[in-house]
Amino acid sequence: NELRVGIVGLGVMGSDHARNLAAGVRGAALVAVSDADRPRAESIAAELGAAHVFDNGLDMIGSGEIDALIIATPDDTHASLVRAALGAGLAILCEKPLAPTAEEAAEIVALAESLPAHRLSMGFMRRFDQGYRALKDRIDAGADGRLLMTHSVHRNVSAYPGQDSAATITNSAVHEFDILPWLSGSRLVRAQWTAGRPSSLIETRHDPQFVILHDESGVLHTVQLQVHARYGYDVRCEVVCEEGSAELAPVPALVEQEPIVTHSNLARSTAYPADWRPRFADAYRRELQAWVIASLAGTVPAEATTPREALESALVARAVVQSMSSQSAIVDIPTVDEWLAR
Ligand code: ISE
Repeated sequence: NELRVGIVGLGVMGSDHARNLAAGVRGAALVAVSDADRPRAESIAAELGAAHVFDNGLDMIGSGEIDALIIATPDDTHASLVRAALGAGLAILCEKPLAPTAEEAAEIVALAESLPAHRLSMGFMRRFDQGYRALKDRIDAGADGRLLMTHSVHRNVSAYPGQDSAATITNSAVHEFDILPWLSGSRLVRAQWTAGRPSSLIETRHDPQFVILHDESGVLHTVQLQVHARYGYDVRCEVVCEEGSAELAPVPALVEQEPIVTHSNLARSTAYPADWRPRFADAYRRELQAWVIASLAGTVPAEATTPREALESALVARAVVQSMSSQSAIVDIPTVDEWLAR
């Protein structure tokens, strides 16, 4: 009884999921792939033994060849593929974000919630990362007293070409908008965007950017984003409590990439990953395994971000982009119910 999985979109993430499915996950078989670049899809199908190559996601969804679909296409195509896959009754793992706009994300949530049952689960992998989970456990246990503040840093080596300043928020910061309320157990209610001197190395967007958030319980969250930071992929999070603080440890996954620390030329050095795949490799495997097990049981993983929560993070992103385009105004974030009833 194996889950027959199809993947649409074989870019950085889609091909990573494909290899994880083929190698690191039990209970599923990769049976179909599709990519705008057909030769690329054919070569990955041949490499991993997927029987079917489709010209597009909709053909795959309608084919009857798959039980479950992973969506890893560009952000603005997620919503239409999710809609079709919900219609076909498939189990779905949709890469973040659900949609770049809160309007589209809301349409999907309304559709999913109108069905007797849906199996739509979101690929916000940080919830499966051992570091973030340990931070949450420590906060929940009250080991250092009450949570007061969090400070996050999110840096990429190089910005995706052809995107603007808002994409830093909807495509990158959306991870923090997912994980911070999950950590604190409280909804984000207010957002403010600001920035200082921009890097001269990237002209298509403001980089770095800074976001200040408040949650309903009064916790203050700061997020530094720099998507063209050049030196390495670097994600940090510190939680500050009344009697102590805790932060993510330096990345264990890197041991595979560079297993030693060097001391040479008056310097000590370790490697940085070039992107998120090595940093979150373990989280991606856990996310996929949990999704396969849940899909076989006709449900969704309890740990994963729900469509409603994905809409919540889209609403935070929307407020931050509004702040960006209105001289750093402080913007109130609506609840999902307020937004759905608008
Ligand atoms: C990318 O799409 C991801 O999801 C990565 O985790 C994030 O660090 C990066 O900024 C995004 O562009």
